[in-house]
Amino acid sequence: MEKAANLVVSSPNLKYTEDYIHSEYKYEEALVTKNEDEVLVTPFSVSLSIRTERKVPKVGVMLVGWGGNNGSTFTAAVLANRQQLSWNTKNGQMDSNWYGSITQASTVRLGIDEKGQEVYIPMSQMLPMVHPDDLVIDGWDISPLNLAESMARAKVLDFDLQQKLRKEMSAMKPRPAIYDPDFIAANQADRATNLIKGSKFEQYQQVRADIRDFRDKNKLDKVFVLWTANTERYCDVTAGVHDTSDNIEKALRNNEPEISPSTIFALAAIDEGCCYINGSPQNTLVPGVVDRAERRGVAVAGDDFKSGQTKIKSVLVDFLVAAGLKPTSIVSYNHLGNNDGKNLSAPQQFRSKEISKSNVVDDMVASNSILYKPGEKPDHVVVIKYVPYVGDSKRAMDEYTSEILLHGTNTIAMHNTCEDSLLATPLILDLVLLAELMQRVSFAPSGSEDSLLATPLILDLVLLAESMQRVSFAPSGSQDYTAMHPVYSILSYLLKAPLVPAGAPVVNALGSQRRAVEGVLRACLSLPPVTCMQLEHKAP
Ligand code: NAI
Ligand code: DG6
Repeated sequence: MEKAANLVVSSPNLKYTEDYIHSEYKYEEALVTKNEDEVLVTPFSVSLSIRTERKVPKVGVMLVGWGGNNGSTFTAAVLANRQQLSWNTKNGQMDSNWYGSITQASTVRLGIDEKGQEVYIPMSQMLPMVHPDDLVIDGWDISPLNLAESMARAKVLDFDLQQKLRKEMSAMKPRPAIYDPDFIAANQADRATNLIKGSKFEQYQQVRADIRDFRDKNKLDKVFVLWTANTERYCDVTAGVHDTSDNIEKALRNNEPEISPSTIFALAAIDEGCCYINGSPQNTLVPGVVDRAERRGVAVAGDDFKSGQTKIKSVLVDFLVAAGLKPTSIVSYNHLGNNDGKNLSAPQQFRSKEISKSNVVDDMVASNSILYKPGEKPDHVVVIKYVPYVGDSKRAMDEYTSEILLHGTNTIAMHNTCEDSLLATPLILDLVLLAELMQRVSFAPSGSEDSLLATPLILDLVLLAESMQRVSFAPSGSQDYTAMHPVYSILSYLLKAPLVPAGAPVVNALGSQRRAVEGVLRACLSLPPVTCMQLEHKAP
């Protein structure tokens, strides 16, 4: 790939120093108060200093479920791109790429040129980001197969590409992992032979030791731990066990049965200062885990990669509701034949996925009080079936029925055949790269008069900005920079059931989630949000 040109923003509000990009940014919003007779809207702005560390750290990724379809495909994709591999298929020679990654394969509108035409650049060029080639990968799996064997078992990649990667990947072996048959489907038992033994607390200590070992051996600045293992059943959240950081620590030491393997991994990661990302739907990030992350200032994000059907849903329902059409019934069928599908054929694991796939239209429906009465929702049904023959090639069928003018009906039906792990893998990359960037951003408030009205809202603003750990925020002019809120809702674009800071609204509409990412990246460069108004072509 050709070397990217440096992006330089020329603005009195932006300063480049050796260590930081300093942005003075005016965040504009409107405060709305409603009473019976009036809706009062008061525009306000908050001046912030936003600084982004320029030094890109050496980053390691530890995947829980490394030997699965996603884990082996992610590893293969990093190696194939790093080595710029080409391979033969029946359709001719193919080259490596990162299609499906917003950081690597999408562009962002920057502004207009002298002729008023739009100019785009790769998202990865906006701010200093980790390059995928530089990632160091490790991980755990309850299955003992090395990564070459896992890649073959997954049946995702072309045979010739597998041959080119086989030698390097056969030297990669997942570390033993935590297996609790109570949390994943019984049909997974035959692969669970690579296990950390002992009590839950001993397992937690071993995971911490593994993280330290990986970090030290590879001289890493940062490690990210990402769950791409089997979907677990929901744990039964109980007061006194899962509610606070202290209680969950006690429960862990007491070998409490309702502490799931994924929660043990999350606690170990947080206690090693590592960002933890949940790529599956289960409720790993119970209140006690979030409490611990907040107290330690360590980022967490979840839940469940948003790869295909849900992305389309969060676009389509946004379109329908915004068009003034009323979705009344949404029915989503899936069938797939990979190990994920096998695990999801068990009722409790299916239930976790059903929950994460079902809540994705709620905010859009609630936004339109003309179409929906308070509490009213469309019928929404999710079906998943395991059909071994189709392997990783998932079939997703959706039917959207909407009420249109004068009670007419509009039905849209969709069929999608997709290679599931090839859609999920780029999300793993983006989750890590964007989370890492957010860790380098921080914020500080400004003393300027426009923030007088807004002062009580700064907290909300910081909550809104929590999407980044590499960005820190401070009111403009102040030296007290604060990191983003550790619950990284900025990653919502990549996740089906976004975890947000307490009290923050959950946004599911894909376009809004994408604008949030672009908006924060632009704010770090003191650039206004993209408005799409094109007034230069409209105003006289
Ligand atoms: P997979 O079944 O191929 O891989 C999961 C791996 O996790 C297996 O190798 C298994 O041995 C391992 N494992 C199970 N329990 C473990 C534990 N406690 N510790 C360590 N390893 C453990 O599944 P796949 O397709 O890679 O998906 C992974 C997860 O990502 C699933 O939960 C799936 O629901 C979720 N997901 C997948 C998407 C996709 O498009 N592929 C999209 C959204 C979510
Ligand atoms: C069947 O639903 C398997 C799942 O793991 C999905 O493939 C995955 O959750 C992706 O879902 P979506 O809705 O983002 O395509």
